[in-house]
Amino acid sequence: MYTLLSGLYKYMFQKDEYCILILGLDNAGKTTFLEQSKTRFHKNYKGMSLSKITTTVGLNIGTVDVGKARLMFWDLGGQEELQSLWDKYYAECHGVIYVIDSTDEERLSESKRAFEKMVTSEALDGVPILVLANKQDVETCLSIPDIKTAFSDCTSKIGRRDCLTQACSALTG
Ligand code: G3D
Repeated sequence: MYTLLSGLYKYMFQKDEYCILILGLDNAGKTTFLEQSKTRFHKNYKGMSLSKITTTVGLNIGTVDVGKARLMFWDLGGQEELQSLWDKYYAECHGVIYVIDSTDEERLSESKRAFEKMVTSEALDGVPILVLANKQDVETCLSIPDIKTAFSDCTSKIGRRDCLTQACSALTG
């Protein structure tokens, strides 16, 4: 009887867990995005002030429940020397959020190279990708078409997986 009831309880209330990696160069706004998401999806979450967030060195983790899904976010440091650690997390991952700083034209090609390396990794084959063109609150930022043009070499490497590019401002939500 206990087994039956606990099975029923699990069936009704247990959430499916998904691991989502948040990748992108340092300063792209990954941690700000994670904190903004936690603030929006957790009723009582009182995180750090978004304007006090500094660049990720290492790893930030956050969990957000959306309906019957529990999303576990892993925000990895984006500095060049930390990018070599990204692939250690690929095997566990169900989706990638790739954050681009739309105000940093100078580092756009660096971001494209990191994206290209990530997208061609065998361990991520078929894993859906959400590309966030962040910092769209800044008037002089690059638009989505500008960013798509800069990343156009990568299109064929994305393959048939789901991939969506979305403008956003992690800071303002
Ligand atoms: P990272 O985790 O990718 O390294 P952070 O990036 O989240 O630490 O953000 C880096 C800087 O970008 C922070 O500013 C942060 O406030 C800013 N930022 C993040 N998202 C946005 C956004 O949507 N719009 C604007 N205008 N700024 C954003 P500082 O000044 O602390 O370095």
